[in-house]
Amino acid sequence: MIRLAIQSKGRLNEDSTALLREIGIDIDDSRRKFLSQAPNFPLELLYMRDDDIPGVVSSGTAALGIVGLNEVEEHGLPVQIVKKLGFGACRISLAVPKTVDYTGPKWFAGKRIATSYPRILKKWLDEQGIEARIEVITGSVEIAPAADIADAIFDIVSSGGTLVSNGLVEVEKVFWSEAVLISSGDLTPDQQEILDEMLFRIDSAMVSRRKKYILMNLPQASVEEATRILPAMRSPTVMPLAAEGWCSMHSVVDEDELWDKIRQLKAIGAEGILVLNIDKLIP
Ligand code: PRT
Ligand code: ZN
Repeated sequence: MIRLAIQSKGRLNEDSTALLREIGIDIDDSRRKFLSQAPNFPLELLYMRDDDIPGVVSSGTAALGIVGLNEVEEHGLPVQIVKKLGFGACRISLAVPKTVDYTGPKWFAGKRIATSYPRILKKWLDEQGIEARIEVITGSVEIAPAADIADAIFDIVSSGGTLVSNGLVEVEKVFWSEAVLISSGDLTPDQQEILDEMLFRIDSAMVSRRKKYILMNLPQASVEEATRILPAMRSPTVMPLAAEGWCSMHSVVDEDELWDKIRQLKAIGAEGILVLNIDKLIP
């Protein structure tokens, strides 16, 4: 059995539980408690505030956790980052009122900066050789300049919409974050085995997210050329069609390259191209 701490509610909760379901671990959200056990996998879930997750993992209360890298960095506790999970992407940035004539990092010297991330901010200020006053606020940091609590803010940004609607401009991007799987680094052999199985499934899920299954009808004469366009894992699958001189080709392509490949395949006579999502891909 291994215990995994995840956010009980908030921005990372849904994606964390979706990832667990995607790797075949059942979660009963309707009966969400402080602790709950997956019925089909040796995993116990501990639901808590994201701020507490680095602490429970570093103390070993939970062997694993899913939390934003920003929280890990801010707490500075000894946990291992096992895997970046590709969701919850954001950055922590300095922003100033749009009326400010911003001249560069030195502008912050002697200013008051409101933030919930004093440690990450202090590190950046030290690196820049700047002394400023850090005002620690939890929540609604973006209203601090208008309320004259601070001259600037250091806060999480994703789309940038919150800054714009508060009359602020992002001037320094300091820290990039996404959700990460963390570990106490002190697992029993049994727990390590469970983690390895989870990582194997997570890798398969993450690979399949970026891949598409593609199938098409192709003139027999174009097979060699199409194999060059679609290398696939070993080589594409080619099956004869009832129509003389035609075959069906199946392969897997990177989503990023999909439209470029389709253009090339059409140019060599591919027809009836079908693109499907992949549920799981085990390399
Ligand atoms: O209750 P609990 O303490 O668990 O939750 P919380 O309120 O502290 O955190 P929550 O749920 O807001 O965020 C959890 C994690 O999601 C953060 O620690 C980040 O790792 C990640 N994340 C990703 C974000 C955002 N994107 C984000 N946009 N966290 C917060 N925001 C907020 C930001 O604070 C600002 O108010 O969204 C606003 C900015 O968004 P844009 O899109 O307008 O720029
Ligand atoms: Zn929090």
